[in-house]
Amino acid sequence: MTIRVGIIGAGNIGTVHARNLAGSVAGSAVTAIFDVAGTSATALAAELGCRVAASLEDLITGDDVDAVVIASPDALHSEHALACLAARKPTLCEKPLAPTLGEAQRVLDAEVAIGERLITLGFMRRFDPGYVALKAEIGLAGIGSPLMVHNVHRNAFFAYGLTTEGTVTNAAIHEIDINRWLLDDEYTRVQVIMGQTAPEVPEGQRDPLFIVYETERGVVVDIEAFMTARYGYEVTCQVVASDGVSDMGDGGYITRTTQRVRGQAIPEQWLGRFRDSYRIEMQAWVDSLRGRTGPVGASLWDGFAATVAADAAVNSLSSGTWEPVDLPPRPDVYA
Ligand code: ISE
Repeated sequence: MTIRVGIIGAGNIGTVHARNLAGSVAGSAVTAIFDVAGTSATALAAELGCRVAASLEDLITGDDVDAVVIASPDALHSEHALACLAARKPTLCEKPLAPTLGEAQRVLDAEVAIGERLITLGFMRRFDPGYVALKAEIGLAGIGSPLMVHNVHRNAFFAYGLTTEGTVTNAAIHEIDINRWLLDDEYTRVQVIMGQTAPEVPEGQRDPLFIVYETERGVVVDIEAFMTARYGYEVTCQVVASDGVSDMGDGGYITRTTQRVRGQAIPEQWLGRFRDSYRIEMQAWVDSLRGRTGPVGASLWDGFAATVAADAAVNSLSSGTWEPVDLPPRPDVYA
């Protein structure tokens, strides 16, 4: 069985997903693409040999579309996810579920009312070999019980126009999700600390941010989110535990020593670091749709929980103090 996928959004990440589904993932084909900027959809559709959908509805309800990938701008995710749910199409929605809690709540309510898991959240780091290896460290004999997790998330430049809230809802949302997943724990409160602002930051915005969460089990999770680091893209994660410390590998770059200097190339943007994770994520999703596995990856509930935690951090940006992370009870459909 081939899963025929329709793609909403032909920008950077939509193109990565479409090329993976058409070329690298077994058991899938791309049959339709829709983008509000028609020209980018036309070029991608020509490259992949599929149709350009006339409208969002045409794509989502098309007979030739078994499943949908939402790769539109963040602010459109919830509207597009609601449309996919209304058509009962299995969907992989790029992160974040939504930049605001109200929008995320509407999508959660819609899926809970249907009573079936249709939406998967595109938190691709859950498929990254580095994070998967780090998760295996936790809980196994060896490093003991986690006490703190130190995360670094640096971008050379912020691709979508920097806003301080966006650093939380678009970028640090990855750490918010991956630490919940690594620790199998929930956040209780958060504080964002802002110090000096870096030179290339637009007037009125702040960068970097230092975000500190506490979890139900009392683990401290800190995230340095630095969107204008200039030197390149870098993501690190270190778990400090009772009997040891584990550092995530960074994707297996070569360390080169030459002319009395030892160093590593640094990618310019996240595709250089996470390219494989996107492909592995898509293969897992397609396999699950082909009935080979149960649901995989982050659920809509995980997307919602991340938005609740991000929203609390956004509140802390203006209050300057600890803010509670109030996660409601998990609905039965996500048990
Ligand atoms: C971007 O949207 C991503 O999802 C990348 O993975 C992340 O590292 C980057 O900071 C975001 O802006």
